[in-house]
Amino acid sequence: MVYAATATAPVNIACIKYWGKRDTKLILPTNSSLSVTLDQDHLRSTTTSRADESFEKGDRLWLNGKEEVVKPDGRLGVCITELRNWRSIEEEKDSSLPKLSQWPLRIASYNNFPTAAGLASSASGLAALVASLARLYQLPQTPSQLSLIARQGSGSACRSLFGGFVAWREGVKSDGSDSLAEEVAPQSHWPDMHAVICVVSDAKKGTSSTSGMQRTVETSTLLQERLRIVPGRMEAISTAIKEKNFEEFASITMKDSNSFHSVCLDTSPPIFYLNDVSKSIIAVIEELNRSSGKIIAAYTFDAGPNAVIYALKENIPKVLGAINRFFPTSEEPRDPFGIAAQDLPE
Ligand code: 2P0
Repeated sequence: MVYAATATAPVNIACIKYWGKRDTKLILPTNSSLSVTLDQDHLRSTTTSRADESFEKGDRLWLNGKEEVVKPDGRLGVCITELRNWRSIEEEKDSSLPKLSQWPLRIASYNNFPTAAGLASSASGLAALVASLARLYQLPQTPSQLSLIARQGSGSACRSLFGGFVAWREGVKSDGSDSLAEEVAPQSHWPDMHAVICVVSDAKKGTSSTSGMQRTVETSTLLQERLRIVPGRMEAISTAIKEKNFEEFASITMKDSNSFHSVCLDTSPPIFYLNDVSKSIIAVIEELNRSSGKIIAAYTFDAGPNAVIYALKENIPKVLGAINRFFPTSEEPRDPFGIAAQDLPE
């Protein structure tokens, strides 16, 4: 009998950004955040986990074919231990279950996009790891309960356990038991929402999110102002999503991206994630919205120069047209929905 399970998890792109921890060990954030999970067919991690009595002692993990060390008290080790503990509880309840919790693991994970280029690879990677182990161990926990574990692997990973529109509630408890992800609305609620990803650079980023955000917590006074504003934005964007109010959704998304990059600049030494191409994309989208007489597209940038542009399906041709006009490439940009720029009207 082979005990193995595979799971995939897509990338999520935050509209309200997570940036700062109040507890670095448990990964408890300084503010709640909200993201859109991209659909399974595009940017995703796929993880296969196998438990076998005959494996040599110790867990081993490969990321894109390269072995990573699993330290028992490191982030991966903590996730594996917690899920094993949940499995052993099930094994105690039902003695007929094979004792998978006692067997070594072999885990292989692949991303179908560049790792650590500001495209949230840790989020999908850790979420796929947690989902594959939960499946291997046949755990009864809900996705929100599993998000408590994924969060300890990488904060933003807790949001990738759900599709659609997802909130990560910061929680108030010091043990982190209420700092979890919840669905705000499924993807099917607003299927016309699309994301265009503009890969400005696929180089590994200069300042990691983990170290960058702690530097911000330690040195930025502007962060305190941001923390005052975010709760209202969480409420307002959740309402915009429920009411499918794109202009409101887009306006909050752009404001929060700019607020996040402002606190990065207010950090000592300052952190620059946007480059000149990123800033030009902001200008192009601002101009597209101005000339359209209403907001039809929203840019957002994570810890890197790549842009994600949210737009409703009907406006994707306009967005691709504008991007293509200002940033011509030999390869035609494609949106995840599959509309090619060459199909667009002039
Ligand atoms: C987000 N980012 O909400 C924000 C926006 C980057 C910019 O979550 O230390 O890789 O593993 O918890 O999750 C990146 O932070 O950091 C991130 P850790 P993570 O998507």
